[in-house]
Amino acid sequence: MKTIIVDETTEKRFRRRSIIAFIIFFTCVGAAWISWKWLYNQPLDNSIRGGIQKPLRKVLDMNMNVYSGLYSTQHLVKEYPKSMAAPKARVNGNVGMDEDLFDTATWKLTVIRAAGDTLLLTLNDLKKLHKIDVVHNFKCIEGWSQITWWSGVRFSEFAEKYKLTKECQMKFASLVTPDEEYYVGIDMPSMMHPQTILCFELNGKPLPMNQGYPLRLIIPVKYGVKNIKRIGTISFHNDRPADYWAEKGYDYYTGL
Ligand SMILES: Nc1nc2c(c(=O)[nH]1)N[C@H]1C(S)=C(S)[C@@H](COP(=O)(O)O)O[C@H]1N2
Ligand SMILES: [Mo]
Repeated sequence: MKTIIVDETTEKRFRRRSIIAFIIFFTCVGAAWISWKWLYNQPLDNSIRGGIQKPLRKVLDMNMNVYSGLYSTQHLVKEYPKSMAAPKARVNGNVGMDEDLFDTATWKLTVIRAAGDTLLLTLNDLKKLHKIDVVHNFKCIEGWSQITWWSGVRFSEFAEKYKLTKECQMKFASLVTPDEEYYVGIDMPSMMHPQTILCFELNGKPLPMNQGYPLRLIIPVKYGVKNIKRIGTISFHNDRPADYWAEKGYDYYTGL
């Protein structure tokens, strides 16, 4: 008799717990669904062309503030001996890299100055500046990384040589491919970092076409996405310039 009573209460308890578990489960699913609906219907953030819902951008910008607060131009990204660099650097991303539409013979780097006038520079102009090597672990947000050896001129030194003082007091630089298909916006402290280079060599040889010939950005404090290949135009802004991947919902800052 006693055992039957115990069995009954156990079964009752089990049933009660199951019901509670189901209620909790469906409440969670419902809450998740409502939250998602809410998020989905939030107005888009217009600070970036294309853009994502405001709350999402807010979280990304909060991350940016934390990271940029920790950022210091004194902090150097780790470098490696050249012997550790991949002899064949991986190729990734071909937006704005159409070779048929690009004339290597007439390419010039266009720098739009604050006053609105433009500087037109050849690769030889850039090569007159002090060349440095950067051998670092190049990181792509897709999850791969590779030690690579790049050479070029420090952006900060380039800016000094061409007297871009006013320009570099602005908050952002915009870099765009000649066909305007790929474009990045970069905060000025990262542009002025001593390892950020206007790069024209990979493994001691001219950049291959698919890796940004004649000139690309190598910016070790950022993920691969910001390392724009084949720079056409550089300009300077106080508002965030257009950024290819930020428009697709990625973090604007993408700092390392
Ligand atoms: N013009 C241009 N630059 C670009 C890209 C691109 O698609 N087009 N992809 C970016 C991404 S996502 C990465 S990881 C690196 C890859 O550089 P690599 O091809 O030299 O490895 O270039 C960046 N720069
Ligand atoms: Mo990437």
